[in-house]
Amino acid sequence: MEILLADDDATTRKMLTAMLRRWGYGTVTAASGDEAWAILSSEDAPRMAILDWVMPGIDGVDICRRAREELSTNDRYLYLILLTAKTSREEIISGLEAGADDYMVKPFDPSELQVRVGIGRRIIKLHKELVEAKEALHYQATRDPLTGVYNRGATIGRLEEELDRSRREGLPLGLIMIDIDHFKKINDTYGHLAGDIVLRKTAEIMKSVVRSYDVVGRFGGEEFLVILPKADEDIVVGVAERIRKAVGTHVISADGAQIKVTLSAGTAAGKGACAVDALIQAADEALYEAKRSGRDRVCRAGTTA
Ligand code: GH3
Ligand code: MG
Repeated sequence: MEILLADDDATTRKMLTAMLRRWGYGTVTAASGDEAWAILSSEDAPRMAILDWVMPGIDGVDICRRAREELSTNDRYLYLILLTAKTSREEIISGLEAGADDYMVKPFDPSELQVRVGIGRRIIKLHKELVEAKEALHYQATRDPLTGVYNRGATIGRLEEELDRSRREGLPLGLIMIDIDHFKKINDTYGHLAGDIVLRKTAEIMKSVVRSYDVVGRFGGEEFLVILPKADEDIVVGVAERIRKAVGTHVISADGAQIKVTLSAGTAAGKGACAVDALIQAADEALYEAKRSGRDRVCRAGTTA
């Protein structure tokens, strides 16, 4: 772990660098508050800083205050230790109030500093684990466990976001509703596990033929939604055809069987004040039409305003 040492006194910087290195930390040094601030606000900045109070430029306490206002993000914690010759109770309180996590007075006891830096390291590690756990939970809550694409709730959430954006930007938004044809027969013929593999592979193929900012979600059992930002009616139909052909020509190996499936799709495009429900309904009706008229095809609903 890397620690920023900010002190205008070269001897102190040298001594602290040697100590921290001995304890297994990497170091970056700054001889002024301005230099320290530039380092802390850069990308990939150290997560811990030991700051002198009185320095040319911004002082250590101001750095703490500004860091809490401007640099604090939910996914990075910056642990700040003030190391200063100021020893009064009022000064200690105002340093901690400004946002320092810890405060040590000079001259300091090296083994006490080592322990206090260790506490900082522990807190940074805990914070990192918390952020990772939160991200993992968010992932689980928004993904379909079988296919890894967005689940129904997250898909509708993304559709709402994208519709909002398209409204603001005055651009169209495309939606495709896709359903695997005669999927029940696949389960009945090859078993449920093979059916699961077909679902997983179908989702994978869909994702591979759309752009990275398009959204693929599982809407229900063997039904998928694809959201295409900025796509008008013709583009949506083109993408739906691309998906239909890519899935339809692929031979899926599942549980020793070689399986081919076809898809039916309904497309819709939204513009202006179109509501989420109206757009989904339009795509759903077009999908029904594709099923009714023979399956393995794309039907379009046109543009919903
Ligand atoms: P159609 O062409 O009209 O869409 O016919 P279909 O057989 O695809 O449609 P139907 O709605 O009759 O059957 C869908 C089947 O999908 C029934 C259900 O058991 C199956 N299914 C739903 N979710 C899963 C799943 O997660 N895994 C597997 N293996 N099957 C699933
Ligand atoms: Mg089906």
